[in-house]
Amino acid sequence: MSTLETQLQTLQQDGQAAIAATDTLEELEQLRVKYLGKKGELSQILGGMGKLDATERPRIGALANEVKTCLQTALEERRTALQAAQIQAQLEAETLDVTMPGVYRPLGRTHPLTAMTDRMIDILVGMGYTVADGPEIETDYYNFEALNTPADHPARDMQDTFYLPDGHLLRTHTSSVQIRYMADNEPPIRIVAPGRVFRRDTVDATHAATFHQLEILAVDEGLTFTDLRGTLRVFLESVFGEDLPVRFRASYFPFTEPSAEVDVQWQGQWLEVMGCGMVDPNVLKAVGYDPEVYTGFAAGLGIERFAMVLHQIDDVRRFYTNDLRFLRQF
Ligand code: 2NM
Repeated sequence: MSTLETQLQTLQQDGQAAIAATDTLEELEQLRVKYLGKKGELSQILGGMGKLDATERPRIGALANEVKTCLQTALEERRTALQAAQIQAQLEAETLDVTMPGVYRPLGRTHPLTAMTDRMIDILVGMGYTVADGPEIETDYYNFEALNTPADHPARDMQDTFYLPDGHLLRTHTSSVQIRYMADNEPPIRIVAPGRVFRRDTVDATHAATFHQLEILAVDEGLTFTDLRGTLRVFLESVFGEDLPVRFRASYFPFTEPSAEVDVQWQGQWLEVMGCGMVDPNVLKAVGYDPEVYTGFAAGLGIERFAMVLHQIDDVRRFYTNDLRFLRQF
């Protein structure tokens, strides 16, 4: 056997063994370069063919081709096997165990007072009202003066209202929002003012220093107490249900004349749920409306009280302590 023939056979055997022993695609590529590359071992052996006898050349050439094909096939098979192994390893690494317990994601929900407010707003928006809002820190003018509340009225007392050192106060009702709205807009108007209000009450099961109110106001030509009664009946039946017994009792507020308190019969009892009345002409004058042309009606309610009645909650403080066992019920 010629030396070249031996070298080719050795190259084939070593190459096949090395390729079979490789376990990464990078190593495999290095072997391809080492054996079959331009300056690889096969090329080097073939470089010696020039010295061969012309009769030997075809046989050695054929053998060299055989070795080359053999190594190429070995490389290709190994590459396919390694790629398959790599994909298999990746699949195994990414396997999801669907029997593992899930990850708990805490999910928030709407606070019962927000839900109550939204429901009331939806009803009133359906009746043509627009939501209005305004500042919680107010001046004496918007909270009292423009609302026909005299300087000696008990509501203005330090005992009942939170005053700031600079003379501002925390609004005691959302009527201040309605005054601002009227001062900026001409009739006809239909607005609903929901929001937080503040009163210096001693906190107990039915009183909170800060609670939520919703006030309704309509001003137009020719509005009467009958329009007020019809509006409140539709509103209250939407909240409590059809065929609700509703009664009006004469009352007093500085900003309305006449004024009334509204009771509904609910689970066998008369409950006071709202205050209302025809907007006092002095209030209309204060915002620049002519009381000879326009009349208005207004009503106000406590959102906490509605939520307590409808959900049978016995202590207003439950709404503010954020006990999740309470909040999760809604
Ligand atoms: C109530 C009861 C009666 C009221 C009055 C006004 C305004 F701004 F037009 F004068 N807004 N809300 C009103 C009237 C509120 O709450 C118990």
